Amino acid sequence: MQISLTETAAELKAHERIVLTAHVNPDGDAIGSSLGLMHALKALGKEVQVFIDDDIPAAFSVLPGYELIGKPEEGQNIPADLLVAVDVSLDRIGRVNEAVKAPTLNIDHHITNDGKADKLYLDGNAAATAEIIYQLIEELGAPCTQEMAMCLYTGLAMDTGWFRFSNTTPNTMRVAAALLACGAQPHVISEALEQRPFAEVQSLAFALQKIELLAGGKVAGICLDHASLQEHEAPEGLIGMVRVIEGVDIAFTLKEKEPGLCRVSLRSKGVDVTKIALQFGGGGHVRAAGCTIEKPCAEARIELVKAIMQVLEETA
Ligand SMILES: [Mn+2]
Repeated sequence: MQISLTETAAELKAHERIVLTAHVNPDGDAIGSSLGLMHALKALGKEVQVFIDDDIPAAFSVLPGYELIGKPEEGQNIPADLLVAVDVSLDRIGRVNEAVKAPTLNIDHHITNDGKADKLYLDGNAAATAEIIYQLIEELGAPCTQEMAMCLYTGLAMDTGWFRFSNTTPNTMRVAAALLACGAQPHVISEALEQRPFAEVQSLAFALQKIELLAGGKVAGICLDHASLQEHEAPEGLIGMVRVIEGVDIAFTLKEKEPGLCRVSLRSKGVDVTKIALQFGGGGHVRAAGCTIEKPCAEARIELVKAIMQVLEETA
């Protein structure tokens, strides 16, 4: 059932033991929104825990509360009165689903949200879930602290490509300004998150040599099979390097994380790439989407390229 922001705040106020979670393969918005909301709810006297079923990249240790994020263990039972999933539908929270037996509240900005949570607040116009969380925190009447502001600013900045993507709205900037006023430090966050280990910069050079141009230059992508990923770890932000190629409308990366399991990222400058991601059970936004294909790299590539070409033809 879809509810309003005011009802979402009331739902949080009505519960005492709250578990927050976000998607596997968490990004800045998933982590920042969870931690930002955690700080606000703690300030209101709630008992709050954050569980994410994945490893959290060390770069995010710049976010206050990073060390409090737990990873559920097999068969673990986490007691709670309410499970809150942010920036995701319930189908992508991994083991947290089984570990927490409680009513579910979902707060999201993905237009592809499956609406299966008991209660859902969805705002597809918000650039980031962090933008919604800021408004929710105002609604809750929780104090805007520096800790919270650092977390939410990170979510907002990363989901908008540091305020460069088309999802950046006047409201995004107003929220960002309010977060700066609360003590968020953009330079501290960007320096921490842009830092790369030497090996990763080398792996970027390796990966970039594998770019292929398709459809007369309208599509570009990089496929990294499991063997290459054993030699060179997949660098963060690789898709961004593909996206900037002149004339490219659809950019993709395909990484065979485990033999026979490929994670796909898609970006576009106009075409609705959710149409591609949804074909493989994924989701996302018009210009940024992702999915997983359970096939070896070469086969997954053929299926993905076929789907991209179809959507490109339909759009033309
Ligand atoms: Mn997001």
